[in-house]
Amino acid sequence: GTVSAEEAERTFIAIKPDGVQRGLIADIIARFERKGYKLVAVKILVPTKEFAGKHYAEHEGRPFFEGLTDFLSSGPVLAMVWEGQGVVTYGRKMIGATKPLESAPGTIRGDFGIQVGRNIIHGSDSPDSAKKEIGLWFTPEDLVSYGLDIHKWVY
Ligand code: RTP
Ligand code: MG
Repeated sequence: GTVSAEEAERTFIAIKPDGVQRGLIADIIARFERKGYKLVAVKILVPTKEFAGKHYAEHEGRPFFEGLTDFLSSGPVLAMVWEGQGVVTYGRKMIGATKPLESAPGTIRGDFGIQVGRNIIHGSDSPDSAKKEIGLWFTPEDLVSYGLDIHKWVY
């Protein structure tokens, strides 16, 4: 029941413009929620292209960078921080492989996507990326600290 250091692990998850436009917000949130993870920050916004470039800075110079940052800034993005044990790694498992046709059925990209440039959702790929991305998209005051009644049944 008590929140340990591991339980406070956090990741940054963003539903990309295709996921928002296709009405997948509720389904995606439900998956993380039912797994036992806790939503500690959320907002919807249309990122600028410059901001999209900051988010995907590691890919600057790659052939898909322009298209990727154009796409991320093309419409509303649902930005979230999820918390719980193993949420960085397991969140990526729930999301599935980068290319939706290589993502397993049952994953978000596997269930909903076809094309790599329209792969619905982003998730931090390591605790370090998570820290960086949470800091880019949110201020510390945006993160809400609270307990969940389900936690004594999950942990
Ligand atoms: P993400 O960062 O969005 O969670 O995706 P990821 O870790 O699975 O994949 P990553 O290698 O970080 O690539 C970031 C995004 O760039 C687009 N991409 N396009 N055309 C291509 O070959 C290609 N490769 C990557 C995808 O939208 C990918 O999610
Ligand atoms: Mg990535």
